[in-house]
Amino acid sequence: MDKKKVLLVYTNVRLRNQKPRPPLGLMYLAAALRPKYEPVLLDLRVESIDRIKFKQLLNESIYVGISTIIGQQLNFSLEIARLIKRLNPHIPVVFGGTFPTMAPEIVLKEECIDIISLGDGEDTHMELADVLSSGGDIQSVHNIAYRKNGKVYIQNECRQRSLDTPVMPAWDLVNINNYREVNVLTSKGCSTGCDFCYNKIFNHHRIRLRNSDNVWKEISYLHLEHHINHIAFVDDNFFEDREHARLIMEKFRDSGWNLTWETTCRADDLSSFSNDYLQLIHDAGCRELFVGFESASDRVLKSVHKKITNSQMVECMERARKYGFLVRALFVIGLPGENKNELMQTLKTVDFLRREYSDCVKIPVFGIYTPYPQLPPNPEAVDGKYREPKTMQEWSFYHHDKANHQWLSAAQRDYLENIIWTYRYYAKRSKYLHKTGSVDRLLYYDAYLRWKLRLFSWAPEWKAVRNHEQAMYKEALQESHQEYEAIKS
Ligand code: B12
Ligand code: SF4
Repeated sequence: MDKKKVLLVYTNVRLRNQKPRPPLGLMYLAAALRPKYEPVLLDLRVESIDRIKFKQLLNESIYVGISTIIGQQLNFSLEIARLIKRLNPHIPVVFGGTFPTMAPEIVLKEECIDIISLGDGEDTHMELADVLSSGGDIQSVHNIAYRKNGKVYIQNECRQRSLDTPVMPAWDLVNINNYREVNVLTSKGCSTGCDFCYNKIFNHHRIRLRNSDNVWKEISYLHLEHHINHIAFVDDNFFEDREHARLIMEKFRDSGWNLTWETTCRADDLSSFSNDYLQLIHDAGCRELFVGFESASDRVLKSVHKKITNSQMVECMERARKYGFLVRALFVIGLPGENKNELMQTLKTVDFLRREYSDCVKIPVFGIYTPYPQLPPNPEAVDGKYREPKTMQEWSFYHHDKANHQWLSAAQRDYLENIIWTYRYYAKRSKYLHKTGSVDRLLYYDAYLRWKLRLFSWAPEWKAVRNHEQAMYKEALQESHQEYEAIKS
């Protein structure tokens, strides 16, 4: 007998002209469903909708699952959910992923969304498919939120599934060539508990590990079947369990395949690894470590419970230089309570790293602090002035290019955004300057001057750049909307 279908959709986010990363969450869900159902994976970033096939798929599927995170993606997800409901009002639309898990009540305000899967979706998803295909009672499904007669019900047991299963994500359902890199997961969670990190809510401070043999089976498959030679581990904290990481690294080292990889690492870990361990990281093929230094102020680091200090940064850089890997240093500006001196200290540190460690630091990337649902800024640090967004559209403005700091003045928010944009041009464009047009070239010189002189206050040209970026986003959203309207009619 034919298996019943479940349609899994990754939203079209037409924001950048670069290849996307694989939709790993949906690939895990597809793998879990497969023994009993037929998952159909549609990644709208790399394929478009064929109206007839899509309608047919909706008629054949038990439900549609859509994955989304915070930021502009939320609006694109809403567009596709509305299209689905217009084409087939009876099909249940299920949202899952980090944002819906953290803000189920907000997501369920949208008429086009029926059910939220909370946390990891694999088990919930199976239960949902069973219940929805047999006309059973949704009340029996664990870890969901849903709307019934206008009321929202949340059935959350914060149940966390073990990752210790031999199931590997459904790589065969995607065309690897469509993606920028190959992402693999060896663990989920982080025990540190930084105030601003989704881990607090999503993974409850806990770390879960995948069996290292299963991880290696996946990597071997990717290498042998798809000729993949570089892996990006997207763990929250790859080295949280050092022994687990060691087992995986030893397999890399001993394989003789000369594979390379990159991953996340905490500054306190990198500064405290033994020399043997660092040698293993090197011998196993590590090329790049993403290290969240966040701020150059120990006071700010302490206030957000980051549990690292600034002195560890230099230690990290020395070790990266000695053992030959790049550090991608990540900083956040505008953290709650950060004062101007502390902000300037961070910018100075960025210059210091670029100057002193130009051989082993990859341009530090800045983000602006942004609150997440259930993770508001400390009220004392923001004078109680934070007001949480109430709709998905409002949340769509919350991402790391945008200063949503209601506790700061408009001029101060502009200041933070100008820093991000001038730095972006100053740090990246010089390399590509010969290839750019005259406007970009002018902006680069402008950014250079502003960065050197720390002139971020009144910058109409950067406001124009930001407005342009915003206009492009609106245009992309409008394009999506029009395309879907045409499909509806
Ligand atoms: C790779 C990555 C990216 C990639 C691509 C993401 C992608 N393809 O999904 C890129 C670089 C583009 C990216 C960008 C951004 N990212 Co990002 N990213 C990640 C990262 C490191 C890994 C994602 C991943 O593959 N996880 C592994 C899979 C297995 O887990 P999962 O996707 O959560 O799926 C599971 C569950 O959520 C659930 N589930 C998911 N979807 C669905 C759907 C259904 C129907 C069901 C039933 C269940 C379900 O089941 C899945 C299996 O267990 C995560 C951190 C992390 N370790 O998860 C951050 C993370 C998701 N990113 C985050 C953020 C903030 C961003 C940005 C907004 C940053 C910015 N610039 O402002 C942008 C947004 C870009 C956009 N398009 O709008 C946050 C999201 C926080 C939030 N509250 O939503 C995270 C958690 C990082 C963090 N520590 O804060 N990101
Ligand atoms: S160390 Fe990184 S992953 Fe862990 S809680 Fe802090 S920000 Fe999140």
